[in-house]
Amino acid sequence: MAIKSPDREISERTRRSFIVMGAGAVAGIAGWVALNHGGEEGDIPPALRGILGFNERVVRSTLYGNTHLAKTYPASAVGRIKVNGDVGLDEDENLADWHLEVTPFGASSPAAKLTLADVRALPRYEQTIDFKCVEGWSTVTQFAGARLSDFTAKFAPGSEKAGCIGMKTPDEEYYVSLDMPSAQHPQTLLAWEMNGKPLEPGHGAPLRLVTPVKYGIKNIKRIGSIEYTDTRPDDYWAERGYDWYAGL
Ligand SMILES: Nc1nc2c(c(=O)[nH]1)N[C@H]1C(S)=C(S)[C@@H](COP(=O)(O)O)O[C@H]1N2
Ligand SMILES: [Mo]
Repeated sequence: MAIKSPDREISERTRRSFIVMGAGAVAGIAGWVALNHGGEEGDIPPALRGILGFNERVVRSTLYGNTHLAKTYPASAVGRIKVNGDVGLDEDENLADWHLEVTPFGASSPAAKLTLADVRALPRYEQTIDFKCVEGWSTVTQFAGARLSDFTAKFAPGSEKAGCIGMKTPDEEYYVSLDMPSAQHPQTLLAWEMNGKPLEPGHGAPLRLVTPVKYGIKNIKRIGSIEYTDTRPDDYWAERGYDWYAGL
């Protein structure tokens, strides 16, 4: 009967683990090469972009058409949302001078300069939703405002056929773009009220976007301009490597 010497067993194990490790290293290098070569879109490596693209298609086709609604909560569930992110929220800005510029689909410059009263004249819609940040926190929050779909129909009729919508703060420091189906979702609001009070400056006074079908990054505070277009408008966080779709 052959008895393996302990020494020999150790060397065999070492050899085996070396082979396994080697294969892993090759796969790792191949993966690294795939991730780092083959074009650029923002800072997202192409291989990862493919996965994100897949995620986007799955989300679009199965979870959120214009029909699937995000969960809503009773008033008793409302928490204390923190102020998160102040890009484009200049403290010295005179909010009394605020207005909203609208560039409809096909136009090359703003066709309207709206006041908050113009937006508030649209049907009011209220919802209490779980507001989610990509950093991993979420807070149940009440918002009131106008549906972006109603806004589009009234102030940019015909723009429903655009592929995308872009929004910027008045100083253009923060900006987002959204696919039109998400923009037209019934829970996507231009909000002027949060937790029963007028929106505070840190939360985006006088008007912000609230959409529970997207992560917080897309929920731009203090919107100064809205444009409808077929080319994907600039997006602050997509430029910094985050998934452009950012769907929930
Ligand atoms: N203008 C502007 N809007 C913004 C941001 C920002 O830095 N500037 N940060 C975004 C991020 S990452 C989140 S999570 C939410 C936070 O909203 P809150 O401050 O009302 O909690 O705002 C979003 N909208
Ligand atoms: Mo966020």
